[in-house]
Amino acid sequence: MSHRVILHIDMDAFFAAVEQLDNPGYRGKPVIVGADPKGGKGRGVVSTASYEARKYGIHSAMPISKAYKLCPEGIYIRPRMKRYEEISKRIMEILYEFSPVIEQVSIDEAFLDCTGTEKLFGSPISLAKKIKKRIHEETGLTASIGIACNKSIAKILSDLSKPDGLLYCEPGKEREFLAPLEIKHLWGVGEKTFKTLNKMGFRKIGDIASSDKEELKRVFGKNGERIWYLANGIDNRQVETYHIRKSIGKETTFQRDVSDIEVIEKTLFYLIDVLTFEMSEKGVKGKTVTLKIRFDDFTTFTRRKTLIEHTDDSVIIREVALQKLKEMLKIRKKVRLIGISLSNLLFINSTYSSDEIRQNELFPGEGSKSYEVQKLLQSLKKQYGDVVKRAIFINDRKNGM
Ligand code: TTP
Ligand code: MG
Repeated sequence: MSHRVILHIDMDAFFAAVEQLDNPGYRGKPVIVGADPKGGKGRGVVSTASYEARKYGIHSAMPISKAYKLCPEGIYIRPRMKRYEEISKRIMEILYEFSPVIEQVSIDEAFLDCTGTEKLFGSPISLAKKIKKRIHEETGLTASIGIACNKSIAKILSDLSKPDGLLYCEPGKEREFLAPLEIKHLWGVGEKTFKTLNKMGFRKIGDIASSDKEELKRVFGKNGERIWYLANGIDNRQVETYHIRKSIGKETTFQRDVSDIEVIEKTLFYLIDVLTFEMSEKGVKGKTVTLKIRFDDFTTFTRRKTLIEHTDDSVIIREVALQKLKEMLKIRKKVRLIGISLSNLLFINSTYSSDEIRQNELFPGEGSKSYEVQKLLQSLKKQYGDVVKRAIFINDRKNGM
């Protein structure tokens, strides 16, 4: 029987580690990211604390005033979410290099299904080592990784391995591995459930594994049954990817066939601007750029190029598209339709829904975020007349465009 290879990757003391990365003077020191302690009178809580600060007993969600009491000499910093998000995106991109089956759980954490990647990256342990190395080289930060045949064990392992750790549970050893662990490690065991389980005499996960499933079900309902399965190392949940959409793009048909290279280029650039604007808004990047042209005789051609990295940068996409356009205009001169699309997509914190179908709004109201796009279109119209009829939002096409 072949087993899944599921990784759980979680960055160490994430916000605090980023602060230590950006401010070398903070390294090796207790750094507390969160509310302003105001000399011990501050309200609010700790977002996270560096491992140096954790030695003082400081942890996430602790009142900042309490943290200050425990460690007045600590370095207290307000969160810089933009910076953390930027690094988070980079980390997710790195993970995507190893498998497209990625589920981002929070800003610093993701599951990766790497089943079947052995030929590419070697054993699960050498794969995880490669990932840790790539993350460290690219960001200067450390991650902890758990590897198992299911999500819940992978998560427990990454937790236990912290900081800068790596743990692997060999297939078939799940029950054995879980048995001696405290029951609080199981998903679905919150404070209340923990107390009740304790009263029932359960201390270790092994106690639950060898208990009567029906009794747990009677006491806790469906959650009781789930806890029993998890305790026995059974968790069939899939790594939920957001890779539903295959490509996104824009295309437009000219009012009349156009052979003026300048008009074609400007239109293409305009489409790229509209597309990249939308991509950055939605948190989507693409790696393969496809240019589509329909000539006056209705023959249609596509040319594509796959980049080294995912992008939503209009400058990069323009360059590729222009190169392809020049190649294509050698075929015929008069263009009826032009389109640009990106496929090989990466979704990061994306708000796209799988079945979203929408026409592109070409004339959004002033004050909307697309105002700049609108201005661009107007200037195009002024220069070249009404050549740009409408751009169509291309939805979920399987073959690039
Ligand atoms: P975590 O991964 O839970 O914590 P961490 O990365 O700081 O430390 P660890 O090494 O134990 O993984 O959360 C990721 C970030 O989310 C964390 O750096 C700050 C933020 N966060 C909060 O703002 N409040 C919270 O209560 C928690 C738990 C996290
Ligand atoms: Mg973390």
